[in-house]
Amino acid sequence: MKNILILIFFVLSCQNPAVENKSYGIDHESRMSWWREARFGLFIHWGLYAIPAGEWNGKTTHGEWIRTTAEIPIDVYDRFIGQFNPVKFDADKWVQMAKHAGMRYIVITSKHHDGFSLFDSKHSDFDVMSTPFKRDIMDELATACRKYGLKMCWYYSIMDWHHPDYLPRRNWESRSEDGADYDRYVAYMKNQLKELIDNYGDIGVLWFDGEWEGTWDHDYGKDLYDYVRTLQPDIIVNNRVDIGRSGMGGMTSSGGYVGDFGTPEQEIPATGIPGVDWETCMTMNTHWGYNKNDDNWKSSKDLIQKLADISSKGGNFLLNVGPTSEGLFPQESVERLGQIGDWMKVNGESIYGTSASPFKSLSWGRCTQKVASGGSRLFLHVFSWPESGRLVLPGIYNKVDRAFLLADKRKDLEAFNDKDNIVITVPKTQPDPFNTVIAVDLIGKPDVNDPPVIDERQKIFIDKMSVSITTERENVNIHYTLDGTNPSSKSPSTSGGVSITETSLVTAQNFRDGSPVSGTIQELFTKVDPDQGVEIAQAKRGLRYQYFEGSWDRLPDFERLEESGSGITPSIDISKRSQDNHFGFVFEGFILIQEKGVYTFYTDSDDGSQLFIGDNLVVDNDGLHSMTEVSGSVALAAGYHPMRVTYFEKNGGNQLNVYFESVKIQKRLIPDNLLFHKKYGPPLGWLDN
Ligand code: FHN
Repeated sequence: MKNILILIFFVLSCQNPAVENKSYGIDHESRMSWWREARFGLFIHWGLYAIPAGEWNGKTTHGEWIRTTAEIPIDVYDRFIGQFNPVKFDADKWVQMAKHAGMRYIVITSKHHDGFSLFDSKHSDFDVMSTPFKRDIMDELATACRKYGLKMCWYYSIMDWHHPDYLPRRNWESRSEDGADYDRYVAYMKNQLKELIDNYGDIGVLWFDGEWEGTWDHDYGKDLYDYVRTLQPDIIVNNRVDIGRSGMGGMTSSGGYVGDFGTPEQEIPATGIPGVDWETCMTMNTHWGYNKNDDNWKSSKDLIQKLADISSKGGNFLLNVGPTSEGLFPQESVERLGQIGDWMKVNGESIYGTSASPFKSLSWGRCTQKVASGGSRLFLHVFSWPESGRLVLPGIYNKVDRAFLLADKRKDLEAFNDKDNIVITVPKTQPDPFNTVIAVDLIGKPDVNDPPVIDERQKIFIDKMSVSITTERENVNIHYTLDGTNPSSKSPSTSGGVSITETSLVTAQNFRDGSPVSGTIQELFTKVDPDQGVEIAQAKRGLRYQYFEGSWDRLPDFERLEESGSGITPSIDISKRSQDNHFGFVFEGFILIQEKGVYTFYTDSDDGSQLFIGDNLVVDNDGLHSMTEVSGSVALAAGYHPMRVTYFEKNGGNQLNVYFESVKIQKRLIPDNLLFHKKYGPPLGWLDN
C-alpha cells in the first residue's frame, strides 16, 4: 500500500486582493472554476473593418483600427454599413472549428472601437440590423455555442469613435465635441451591455477593452464592474473594465482596481504569478482584424508550444481569428485550428484544468501538473527531444509510480531517481514533432529542489528586524548563515526565520538527512540610521502644489518651467488641472512621521512620477507608461520630513496614487493629516530645510 500523500491544492484566491468586495451570491472560486479548467479560448475580431481588409489609399498595413490609422472621416466610414453582407457566415461552422481546436470559450467583438454593434441593438442604428445582412450575428453564435457546449463571451470596447457622446474625439477629426455628454455615453454602454447580457443566454466573460483614455477612470470602472455583475452575478469580467492594467504586460497593479483576470497582450509573462488569474491574447498573424495582405502567420507548432508555455505558467490562451467580410475564417487560420485540434485531441488533458509547473524552468520544454489519485501527475511538454534517449527531470526527489507517453498510455516508460533528478528512458525518435507529452505519476506532491524563501520586502532596518525564512517542502531542514557563506548541515537551523541586529547577508538552504536538497537563497539586510526630521515653525495642513501644461516623454525640470497654476492642496491629487493630457504637477511640503521606522513609499501612476524624501529619490517611476507601481524604502526618525512628488501625463489614462506603509502601517494612501507645508514658505521651488 503506497504511503500516498493525497495532494490538496489550496488554490489561492486567484484574484487581485481588492478585486471583489461583494459576492453577488457566488464566490470567486466557483465563478472562476470553468475558466481555469478551460485554459484555451477563441478570440474573434470581426466588424466593418473586414471590408477594407487592411487597405486604404494604397496603404495595406491597417487592421481593426483602420478608421483611426487611415483617418477616415465618420461619414465615409459609415458607408461600410451598406456593404456589410457576410453571406458565407455560418455560426455552426465557426463554433465547430473552435470546438475541434480544443477551445472551450469564444470571445467576439460585439462592439469594437469603431462603435459598430455586431448585434441587434435597440440603442443604436449603427448596428448589424442596419446592414444588408440584417441578421443578429451574436444570437446565431450564442445559439451555436450552446449547441456545441462552448461558453459565449463578449468583447466590448469602452472607447467608441462613433457615438456622439464619447470623448475625446480623435485629434485628427473635425467632428465637434459640442453637446457631447460622457455620462450619457456611459448610460448608452450600460443599455447595450444589458442587451448583451439579457438577450443571449448565459454569458461566460465580459472582455472589456479601450479603457485607456483619460475620460475613463476607476470610479467608472468599478461602477461598470458592479453593474454587469448585478445583471449576471457569475459573469467573469477582465481587468480592462478598470484602469489598473499595467500596459501590454496586462497585469493589474495594486490599489484596489477591479477585474477578475489580467490580460497580457501579444506576450507571455516570463513566469506565472501564484494566486493571480491571467490570460494571454494573441493573433495568429500580426493583425486582430482581417488584413488580406498579412502573411506573417505563426506556425501550428509555435502556437501549440505557446499554449503549453502559457498553461505551464497557470494562464489561459485566447487565440485570435479575424474573419473576412464574407464571413469566413482565413484558410491559414482554418489550417492552424485543425492542427491544434489534432494535437489537443491526444494531449488535451495536459492543458485543461492543469496548474503551473513546479519547476522554475526546463531546458527541453515545459511542465503542467494536476492532482492525481496517487499524489500528482506531471505533464512534460517535450519540445527538444533528447538524442541520448534519456529525459532528465532536474532537481526533484519524488518516487515515480509510472511514466508513459500521453499518446500511448498502455506502455510504461522506464523512470528512475538519479541523485537529485528523475530520469526517463524515451524512444529514440520524437513521437510528436510539435510537442510530445510524457505523463509522470509521482508519489506525493512534487518535491522539487526549491530553496527556502526569504520573504522581506524591506531590506533595511534601524535597530533589529525579524527575517522570515520558510519552505513549503516536507521532510527538510533549513540551515542558514548570516555572513554570506554557504550553510552546511552543521549551520544553525530554523523553521520560520531569524532575528538580526546587525547588517547581515542571510544565506539559507534546504537539507535532508544531512545533505543539501536545494540551491541556496541569499538576501542582504542593512542596518541604517534613520533620516532626522526638520523643525518647521508654523506648520500648516496641506501641500503646496504647482500645475504645469506641456508635453513631455519624461519628467521635466519643473523649476525651469512657467507654472500654469499653484496653491495648497489637502492631498496629493491631480484634479486641479484644466486638461486631461499634456500636464504635470509638483507637490511639495512635509510628511509628518509619527514613529521612527522604515517606511516604504509607492507611486502608482500613468504616466511618470517620482517621490523624494529630503534629497533622497525614494521612488523613481518616471517615463511614459500605463498604470505602473514602483516602491522604495527609507528609514525615518519621528518628525517632519521634506517630501516632494512630481508627476506628468502625456496621453491616454491619467492617474496618480501615492501610498506608504511600515511594519505598523498597512499599505494605504498617505492620509491628509500627515501632509504639511510651511505657513510662510519660500516661493515654490525646492523647500529649504
Ligand atoms: O486596441 C485594441 C486592439 O484593436 C485589439 O482589440 C486588442 C485585443 O486585445 N486590444 C486593444 C489593444 O490593446
